[in-house]
Amino acid sequence: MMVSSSQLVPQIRGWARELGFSQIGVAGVDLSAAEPGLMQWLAEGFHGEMHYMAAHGLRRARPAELVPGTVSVITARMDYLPRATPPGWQAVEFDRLTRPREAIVSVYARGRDYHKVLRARLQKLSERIAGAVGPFGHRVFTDSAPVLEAELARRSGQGWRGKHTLVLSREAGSMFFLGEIYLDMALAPTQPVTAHCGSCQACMDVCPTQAIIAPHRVDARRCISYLTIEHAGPIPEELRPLMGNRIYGCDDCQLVCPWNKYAQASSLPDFDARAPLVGQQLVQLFAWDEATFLRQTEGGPIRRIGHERWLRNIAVALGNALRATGDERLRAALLTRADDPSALVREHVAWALLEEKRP
Ligand code: B12
Ligand code: SF4
Ligand code: SF4
Repeated sequence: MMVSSSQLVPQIRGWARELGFSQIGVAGVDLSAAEPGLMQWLAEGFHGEMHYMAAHGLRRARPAELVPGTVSVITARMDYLPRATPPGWQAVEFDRLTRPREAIVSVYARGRDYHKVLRARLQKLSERIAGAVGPFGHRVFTDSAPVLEAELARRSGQGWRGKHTLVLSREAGSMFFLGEIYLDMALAPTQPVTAHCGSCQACMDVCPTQAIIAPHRVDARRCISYLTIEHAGPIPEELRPLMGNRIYGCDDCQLVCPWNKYAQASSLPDFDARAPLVGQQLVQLFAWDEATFLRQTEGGPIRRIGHERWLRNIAVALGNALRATGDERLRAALLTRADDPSALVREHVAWALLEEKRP
C-alpha cells in the first residue's frame, strides 16, 4: 500500500501528541549495518542470562522477517519524568546516594508499567491511522525482546546514541521510552540527527560498576539495572558493594548526562511516582510480605521481578548501608530474614551481615 507520507506523518504526529507521545519518526527496515555489532555483543556474552536476546537470532535486526510484510516502522518517544519533577531533579536523585538507609528505585519504575501504557497507546494510534487510510497490517512493540528499538529510533531521528548506548536528544535528553509500530504501508523515512556527545564521557566515568566498558558498549552483566531486574540468581559478590542503595534499576549514567537538563516531564499521570517507592527507608521495604509487595507494585513494572528478588536486592542495599553507617537497626532488620524460606534471600542476608565487611 502506498500513501503520501508528507500528508500522513504530520497527522500522525498530531494524534500521537494527543496520546502522550512527544515525537514520531519513520524508519526503513534495512538494519543490516547493526547486525555485526549485535552479534559481537552476544558473542562476548554481554547479555548474561537474557537468553531471549539471543533466541531470535538476526530476526531482531530484520523487521520484515519478524513481521512478514513490514516495509516501514513508525518510532515513538514517550517522556517519562513525573509531572511534578522539580528543576534540578538530577541533584535530588544523586542526593539519595548520600543517604544509604534510603532505597532508590529508578525514576522510570516509580509509576505505572510503561509496557502497558505504551502498548495501549500505540494500538490507539494505529487505529487512528487506520481510520484515515483504511485497514493496514501492523504490530506494535515496546521493549519487546526481538526489536532493535534504539537503532530504529536513531535512524528515524529520535536522537543519537549516547556513549551509555541510550538514545539521546537535544530537546528531551534520554528520559523517555521508545515504542514502534511495524507497518505494511510504505512511508518515507525521517532523517537521523547528528551526535553531540563530543569529548564528554561523564556517563562512563560515573557508572558505579564500570558497565560501560567502551563508548557504546554496555556489558549488561555488570549493569545494576540488569543485576537488580533481569538477573534471577545470586548477584556476583564483587558487584554487591558497588550497588549501594539502588534496589531497582539505576539512573546514574543518565543523571550525569548534561543533555538531561532538557529532559521533559510526561504529559500523562501514569508515570507519577507512587509514594511507597520514593524516599522510603530500606528497613520499611524489607518488611513487606509478599501480599504487601504485590499490592504496592500492582500495575507497575517492579511486580515482574517478584518478592524474592525484591528482598534479595534490598538485602544487598541493607548490607551496604550497615557497612556505611554501623546502624544496629539495619542489622536487626536483616536478622528478621536470616531464616527466610528462600535460599537466595538467606544467602544475601548472610552476606549483608558478614562481620569482616564492617568498617
Ligand atoms: C537488553 C536491554 C537492556 C540491558 C542491556 C542494555 C544495553 N545497553 O544493551 C540492561 C538490562 C542492562 C538495560 C538497562 C537499561 N535500560 Co534497557 N533495554 C534493553 C532492550 C530490551 C534491548 C537493548 C539491546 O538490544 N541491547 C543489545 C545491544 C547489542 O544493542 P546496542 O547497545 O544497541 O548495540 C549496538 C552498538 O552499540 C554496537 N555494539 C554493542 N556492543 C558491541 C560490542 C562490540 C564488540 C561491537 C563491535 C559492537 C557493539 O552494535 C549494536 C548494534 O548496532 C531495549 C528495548 C529493545 N527491545 O530494544 C531496552 C532499552 C534500551 N532500555 C531502556 C532503558 C530506559 C534502560 C535503563 C535506563 C533502565 C534503568 N533506569 O535502569 C537502563 C540503562 C542502562 C544502559 N546504559 O544501557 C530504554 C532506553 C530508552 C532510550 N532513551 O534510549 C529501551 C529502549 C526500552 C524502551 N522501550 O524504552 N537494558
Ligand atoms: S554523559 Fe556525555 S558521553 Fe554520556 S551520553 Fe551524555 S553527553 Fe554523551
Ligand atoms: S544504568 Fe547504572 S550500572 Fe548501568 S550502565 Fe548506567 S550507570 Fe552503569
